[in-house]
Amino acid sequence: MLKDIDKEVYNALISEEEKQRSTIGLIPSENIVSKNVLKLMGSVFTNKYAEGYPGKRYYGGCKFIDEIENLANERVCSLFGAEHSNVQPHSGSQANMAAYFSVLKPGDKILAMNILAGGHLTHGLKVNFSGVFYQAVFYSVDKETETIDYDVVRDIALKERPQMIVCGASSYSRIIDFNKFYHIAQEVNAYLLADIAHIAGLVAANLHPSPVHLANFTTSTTHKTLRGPRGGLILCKKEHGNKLDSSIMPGIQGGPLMHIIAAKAVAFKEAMNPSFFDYQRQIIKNCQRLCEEFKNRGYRIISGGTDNHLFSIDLRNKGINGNEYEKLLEDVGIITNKNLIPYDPQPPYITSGLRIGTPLITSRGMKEDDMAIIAGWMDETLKNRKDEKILKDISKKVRRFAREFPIYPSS
Ligand code: DSN
Repeated sequence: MLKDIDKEVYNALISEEEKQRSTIGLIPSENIVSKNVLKLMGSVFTNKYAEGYPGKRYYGGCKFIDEIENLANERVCSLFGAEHSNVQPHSGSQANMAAYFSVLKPGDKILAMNILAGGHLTHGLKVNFSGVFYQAVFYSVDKETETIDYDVVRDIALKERPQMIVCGASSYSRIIDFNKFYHIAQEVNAYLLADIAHIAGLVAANLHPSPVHLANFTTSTTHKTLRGPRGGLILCKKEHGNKLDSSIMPGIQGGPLMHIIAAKAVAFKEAMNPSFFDYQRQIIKNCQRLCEEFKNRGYRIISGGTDNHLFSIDLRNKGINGNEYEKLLEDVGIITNKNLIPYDPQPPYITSGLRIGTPLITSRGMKEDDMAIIAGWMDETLKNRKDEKILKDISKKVRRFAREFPIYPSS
């Protein structure tokens, strides 16, 4: 028993389980996987080395491993309508790296959304491999509307002539017009990479337009709205398939994590079930309601609202920064994350914003009316931040409420 042979790890595990049960998780990139996905991540598939691809492995004994990887590929291609897939990326970062490596040379130029406006580390940040290997130029969001101005993106693309345009974001609450990105990329003869890590579940459920038939590469993580295990995937046009596969292995990875790939296969199957559409639709309904509840309480929402699973609040008129509010909320059992808002005067570790999302609480079964309760507690926490007694009372209510929505109901 783990409890008897490793008390430290056991205690941390039990504490984490208890924390997840008794808190309200609003980090938009987090979710609660199904029991089957969880089980496969801890399965005997982890014991197997399988460098290579189905039918072409560098190890014996891969019969069942091949079955699993073929299944995962078939399912993800059918889920997203893709011509080719690779399910081996250990993460979204490695998915992006492999996609870049398959068609770009060091020194080539990429045009992507600035991380300061909601982009991602691997979209050309100076201290990330993508900013070291490539010349990165950026588009932002419009200062007034706080949404992407596609005419400005086009102007930058025409001026900079990048080899690749990257679209997709980590903190953007509006529909992304992949069609417009496609036409801009065509006009300047650039490859198009769509990183749908955040919105993959919405795309799979047809609740957000898909870039898969337009972009040369579509990359994603598997653990956000898609509700699979922690990992990555790449979809691409058939013509890029061989290069992409060798960019992953031997390019940047060795043995695939077969226990994770098995869990991905199950998650893709779950995403094909009609109930997955209902789940994704509920994520959006919850998010829009939560957003409205904040608006009604005088909070300024970036871009004025949300079309997807997340939104960001500008806290500047509330006399608190993102870092302080994140900590304050954590103390009462509400887990969020501070986030830069567009043109933020604060540095990334402080921030003027808070990023909020509903995939996790929707997996736990919370509905629109619960959003009003949660927003109420979050607002009360801010208003009474100096009053220990009130904060304690909110914390009790939050924890009691959270337990009403078990993570794994039957356990
Ligand atoms: N770290 C992820 C997020 O929280 O959005 C992006 O990869």
